[in-house]
Amino acid sequence: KLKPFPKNFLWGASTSAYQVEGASLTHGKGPSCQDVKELPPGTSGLDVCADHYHRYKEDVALMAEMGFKVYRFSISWSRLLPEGTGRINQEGIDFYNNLIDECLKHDIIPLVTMFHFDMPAALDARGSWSNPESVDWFVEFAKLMYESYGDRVKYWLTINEQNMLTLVGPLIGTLHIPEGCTNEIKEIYQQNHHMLVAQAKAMALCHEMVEGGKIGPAPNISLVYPASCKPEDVIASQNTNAIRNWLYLDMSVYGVYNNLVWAYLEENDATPTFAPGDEEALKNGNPDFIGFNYYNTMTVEHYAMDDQEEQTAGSDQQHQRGEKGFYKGFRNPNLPTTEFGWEIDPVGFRSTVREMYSRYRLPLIVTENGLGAYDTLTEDGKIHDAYRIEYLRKHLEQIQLAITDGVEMMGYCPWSAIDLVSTHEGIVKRYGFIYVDREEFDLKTLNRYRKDSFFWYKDVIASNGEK
Ligand code: BGP
Repeated sequence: KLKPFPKNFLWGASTSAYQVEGASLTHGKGPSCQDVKELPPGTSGLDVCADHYHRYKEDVALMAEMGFKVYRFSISWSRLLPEGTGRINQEGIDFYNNLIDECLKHDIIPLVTMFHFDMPAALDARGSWSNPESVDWFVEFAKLMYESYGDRVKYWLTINEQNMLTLVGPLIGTLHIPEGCTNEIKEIYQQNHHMLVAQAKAMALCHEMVEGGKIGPAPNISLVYPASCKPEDVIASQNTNAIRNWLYLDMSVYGVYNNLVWAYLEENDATPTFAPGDEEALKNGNPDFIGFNYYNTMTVEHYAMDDQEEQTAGSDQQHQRGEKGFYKGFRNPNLPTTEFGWEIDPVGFRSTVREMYSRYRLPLIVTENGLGAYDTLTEDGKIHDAYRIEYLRKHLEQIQLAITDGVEMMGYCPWSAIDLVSTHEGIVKRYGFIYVDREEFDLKTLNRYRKDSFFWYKDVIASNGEK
């Protein structure tokens, strides 16, 4: 018999600053790495996005109409601190004050991501996460957020998808390898180490500065399947689970490096250098819950050292990844894919949360999950996105099964509350419950329309997941 969703389950949805706000170089905001990077072909810039910066009141009202209990958004670092450190942009502080107050006015809990892929360009120029000072920069930014918003924001998320930054960051342009680097793995995991220490310090500081504050990480977690029942494939899947998932959660929760990852780093002469105090800092940062993004599982097979096919760790965000002797990406023939080629695996959602909960025993909140698709606005202002409803419904069914399995689920924030700019594909790849009337290079009216999924989700929330 299915157990119901908990009474105080946090229904809502997510966005991120650089993808939704617009006003990317105005109102005192400094550029972030996203604003200065080379745009993916065929995509427009980030100067308007969904214009949430100017239309947040209307957007929050629509979220309230759906019955949101929580809204996950991120704070743009370079909007608060245009150079990343030092000088504060008061207009930026005020924008988030207004957004937070607007949420609270509608009884929506703000769930704030501190860092979502948007390093201030000024800090990028100083080496970004490769600079050991990046830990202090992040702590300064965290302090400013807690001071400014900690009286009203009680739920915080540290770094969005740190594991993706590390695994495919060089590929998607959010993690930089300095010129002349001789050991790329060591460089990447040193940067990763700085992020881990920064996160741990931010978690400890939240507990110190924010009365009743709760904080957690927000990696992208999905179980890695073996391509077959060959024992070597199982070893490969364990390796990949360690390097993709458990490294981040072992560190967030226990403050220690996962042993399989550590062995891999030793093997590659790539163990990170600890600064004095790091070990203690890592132990002192403790999350209250685990936030995680889930889109699909991953499948891998054994990758023999003498295999002729070349695949590198950062060669594909979805499947074609690999590292000799460790794992090799494999397309799962049992799973359908989205229009954009992403595998769809609702059952994998259940197995992922089961595994996570039995490892860490902390409440779980889904901080992203969703379907990117081409939506069509009809002449009478409708968007018939039955495909999105089906995707979300199937994933929610699996969450309910996980709840029945005894997993402590705290909330569900699919991606995305409103249409926004996809990281690689621009605005044409839409995820929202709310449609934004614009095309890639034609801003049209920017008016908001309720998709069919909007009404569906409203019913889901009203019935606490019974619909
Ligand atoms: C996650 C990111 C989001 C969002 C989402 C969808 O990795 O945290 O920022 O972009 O993926 O990805 P995409 O926009 O590439 O479809």
